[in-house]
Amino acid sequence: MKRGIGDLAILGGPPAFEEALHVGRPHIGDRQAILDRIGDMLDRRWLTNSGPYTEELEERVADYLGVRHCVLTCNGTTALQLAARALELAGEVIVPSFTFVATVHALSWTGLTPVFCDVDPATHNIDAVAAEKLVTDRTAAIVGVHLWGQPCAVEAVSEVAERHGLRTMFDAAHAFGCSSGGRLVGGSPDAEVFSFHATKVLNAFEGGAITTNDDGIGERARLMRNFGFADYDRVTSLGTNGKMSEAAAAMGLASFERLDAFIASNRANYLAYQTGLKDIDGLSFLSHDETERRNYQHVVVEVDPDGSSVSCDTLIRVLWAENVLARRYFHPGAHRMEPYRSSMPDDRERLPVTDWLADRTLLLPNGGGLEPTAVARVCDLIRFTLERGADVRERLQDGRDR
Ligand code: T4K
Repeated sequence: MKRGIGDLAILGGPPAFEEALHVGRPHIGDRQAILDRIGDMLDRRWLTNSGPYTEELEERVADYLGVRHCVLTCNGTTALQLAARALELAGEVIVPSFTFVATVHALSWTGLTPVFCDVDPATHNIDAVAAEKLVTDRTAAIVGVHLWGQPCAVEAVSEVAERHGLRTMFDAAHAFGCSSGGRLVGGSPDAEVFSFHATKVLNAFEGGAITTNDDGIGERARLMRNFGFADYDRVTSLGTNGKMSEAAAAMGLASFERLDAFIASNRANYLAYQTGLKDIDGLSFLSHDETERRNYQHVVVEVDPDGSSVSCDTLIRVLWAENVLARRYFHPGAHRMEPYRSSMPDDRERLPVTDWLADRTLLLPNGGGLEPTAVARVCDLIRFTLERGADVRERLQDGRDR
């Protein structure tokens, strides 16, 4: 794509794309398979409360991940809350701040106190050494997040937990189909939690899951998901309504059947980005470990505020004006969001890597319906903007002065 500086939409030229390109575009898969299942569900008049689709999806997910229990839920946030309850946590929980705020909110919502931990700048995941320094006699657990589908250092985190008699929990919202040491995530010692939100590689419209090999945790989560009912009229624990609907499970099953194709399509786009964004000053591309399994749903770049000719914000401004809706996940870190910002101001002082990453990290469009040809155009636009940064800045300034 040959461009002149005046072609940029932000500078008054025409938008380059007919339709916006989004981060987290849902994969739809076999439309007829979804509609057929929904039709059968309506004929059956069994719409929720552990119906046949929910049970089938639980079995298939557990089998795929090689875990004893999969408890499906209405979304990933509720799954995190149920998992924290099923683990019987109380007190403080060490958790990264560089994550979607749902990770932290879910813990707070269940009465736990989050203690923010910094992350590793290379992997964006929890730093186990930093986590150990935060352990006190009030600590109940360490929560790791497999950010962007890159599993965090489960072994190192588990060793710290074991040394101090703590539980572990892993937020695997991004990591369905991703492996660590050749094994799919989902079976770590205590519990892992997935999201099957529309933006995730396995999509049930809204949905989530707790997976565990611990029978007690699995049983407690299952009971609490359904108000604590152990049987008709017999409530044996605190509970909530965390159930997945049959329509969601129908979508989840259809997605599951197409998972390999979704991952292949994500990977083709990821590779097109990797090629198209090579050797651009001030831009680094987060490469996935090709010796492991990845779902490639998240395409992540870092814009170096010192090495790049334009700031992350200016790049986003140009991209948005061109209908490329790149997103600043996760900006700012959860520790700079309410209620954490007000309740624990000291934390703002001691998360330098989180702040550093939040300032420079950008997610690029990926997901269903996106083709490598469109990716190539996005790369072209990014390259143009960064290579002609001084001109872009000058023209933006001119636009403001006019
Ligand atoms: N832990 C982590 C690490 C998470 O990232 C998340 C959720 C959770 C826990 C909690 O899981 P859930 O309770 O959500 O199951 C979105 C998603 O809603 C959220 O699931 C996800 N992480 C988060 C990273 O992203 P927003 O507020 O950014 O959504 P929104 O509406 O701005 O959409 C994001 C992008 O997806 C846009 O580019 C538009 C596109 N999109 C979205 C939807 C819903 C579509 O193209 N079609 C759609 O149907 O939170």
